[in-house]
Amino acid sequence: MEQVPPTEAAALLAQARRVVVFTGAGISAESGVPTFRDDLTGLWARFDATQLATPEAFHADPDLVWGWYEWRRARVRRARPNPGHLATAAIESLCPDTVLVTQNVDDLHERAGSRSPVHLHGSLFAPRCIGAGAHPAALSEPVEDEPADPGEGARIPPPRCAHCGWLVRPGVVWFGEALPEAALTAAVEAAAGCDVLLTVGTSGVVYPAAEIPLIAARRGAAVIQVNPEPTPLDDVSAVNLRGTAAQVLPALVAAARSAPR
Ligand code: BJW
Repeated sequence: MEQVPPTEAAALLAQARRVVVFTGAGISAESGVPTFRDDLTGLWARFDATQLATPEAFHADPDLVWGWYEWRRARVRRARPNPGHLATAAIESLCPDTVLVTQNVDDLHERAGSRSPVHLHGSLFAPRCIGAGAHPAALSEPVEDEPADPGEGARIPPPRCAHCGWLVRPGVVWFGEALPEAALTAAVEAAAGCDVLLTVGTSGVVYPAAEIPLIAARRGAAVIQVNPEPTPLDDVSAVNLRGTAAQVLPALVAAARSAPR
């Protein structure tokens, strides 16, 4: 287990021409946004994914699903980017050819200053109409910046699209749904062409997103992993930094800034 300061990882990052940063729920954990699969605190330890995060669940009980996402949206709105998000944005300055690919549906990377993260699993802040074409929802009421927290069991009827009258759904990717094509293509291309892929705070078990670090490794990129726990990505990682994003990433960026380039 390598300890901070992460000398080898910093040298790899400092010398890289093209970098992909691939993030999961763990990077937002220190902002107070729960992960999915952590034993006690993860969302799937307390909620049933099949009743909340599938198209069938929304069809069966739209009020339950919409209420759950409104509760999560309110939590994310109250959260602030942590030093891990800020360090990720700093990597974009250190290496201008950096592509940030995130599985997260929060907006903490954007609020930390990252330019245009590729969101593989959509966004809590881009509701869609369930009608033909799944276009962005036309809402008669604007989405509130600071929504009231409805509480965790709230049932809230989803709004109807002002354009066509169909129900509005959360703009996230549920189990069994295809990922947004443009985002997946951008992520695969970036992974296939990078020298270094830095994976942060993901369990690496949800596909096809989990293919992204594997593609980079197969193409010869050095994979650096930041995670307090072991994951299936340990095997493809040149360096495993066991620690939290908010601890490890600022130290990694500081060390990369002073490493030979
Ligand atoms: C820290 C930390 C700190 C904690 N610092 N780190 C191949 C094999 C098996 C199954 C499949 C397969 N291919 C497809 C499937 C099915 C399925 C799947 O992958 N299932 C597996 C889980 C078994 N995939 C799908 O259904 C996908 N769609 C699909 O395949 O479509 C096919 C299709 C094609 C064409 C037409 C139609 C269909 C869609 C997957 C969608 C995933 N959606 C979710 C919910 C999003 C909405 C919402 O937020 O509600 O996405 S599930 C959830 O998991 C969320 C996440 O983005 C995703 C990944 O989780 P993540 O980010 O890795 O979080 P955790 O909690 O798992 O891990 C956190 C990590 O952080 C841990 O390692 C901690 O140790 C660490 N950590 N504190 C750093 N402070």
